Amino acid sequence: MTILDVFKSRIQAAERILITTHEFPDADGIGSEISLCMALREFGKKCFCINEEPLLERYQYMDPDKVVYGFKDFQSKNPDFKPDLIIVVDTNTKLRVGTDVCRFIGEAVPVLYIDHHPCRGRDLSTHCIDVTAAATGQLVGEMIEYLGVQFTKKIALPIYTAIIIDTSSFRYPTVSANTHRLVAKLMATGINPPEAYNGIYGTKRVHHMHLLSRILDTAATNADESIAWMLLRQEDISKFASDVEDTHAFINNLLVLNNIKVACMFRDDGDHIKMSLRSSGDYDVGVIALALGGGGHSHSAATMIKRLPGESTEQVISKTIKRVEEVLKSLETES
Ligand SMILES: [Mn+2]
Repeated sequence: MTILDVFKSRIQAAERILITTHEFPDADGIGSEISLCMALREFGKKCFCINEEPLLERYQYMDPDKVVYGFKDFQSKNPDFKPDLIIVVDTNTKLRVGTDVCRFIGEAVPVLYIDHHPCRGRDLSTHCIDVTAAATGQLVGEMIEYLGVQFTKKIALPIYTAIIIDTSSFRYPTVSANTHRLVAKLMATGINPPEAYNGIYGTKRVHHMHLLSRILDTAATNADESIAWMLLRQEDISKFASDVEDTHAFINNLLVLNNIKVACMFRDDGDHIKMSLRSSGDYDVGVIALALGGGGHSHSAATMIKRLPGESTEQVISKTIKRVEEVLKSLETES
């Protein structure tokens, strides 16, 4: 019995299905839940997406049927809805779905995860967790096909967008022939690539450019230029009134550097410095993030670094880059 068989039989046995994703969801979490929800409705199920917060306005074009609710809004409109199956997408722990949704999930209802993040201790014969998948959207797309639900443009666009986002437009090593085979089927519904791309990326205002210029200005490298980094200062985020979510792609600018192996972006959050990592392809930044107390994929990972009393942001960065150099060196001697 494959994992797709397991999911199909669990879905067939359920009547009322709740889908959710992680807090502060990205387009993979959102796109995956919306497509899956529309497909499960086609499959004859009563199904809703309930997130900790309402869907941000800039994602609403992906949800023409308005299947996504913020927790409070959903509860006031559907006080009696009791799911008999919960599907969590793009994370594999209840802890990341948010406090309200987590409490709502409770203990009595079975929970299934569809995800592509590394995880420990989950039974892979029950949950659909595949770290080799380019996006959760890819796994959801394969599942929709397996359920025998026809892709329509409406169902296809959110997962197409999920795959664009999680592969930074098809540039990561997780992009496979299967990714492209699925994308071909999604495109056959009439998706227009420039329209889909601009829907998710082409929404910025000019202040976004000003913030980008500030952060590009901070770019620096170590001596052999194998590690490059940038710093996003809190005062710049607030000055240019940007959503933190809008800054996620900034780090990709470093990947065009000639000798780059690891790109890092630091975000000054006060007590903590958030550090994002991207790999140019040959080195596993998930391992580096793990060594620094975080985690993630081989091509994209993150961690939080606690600032010690009296430590400046520059000191935190230089100390952390030294650590990245050490881990990188140990990875190189291993391979
Ligand atoms: Mn994802």
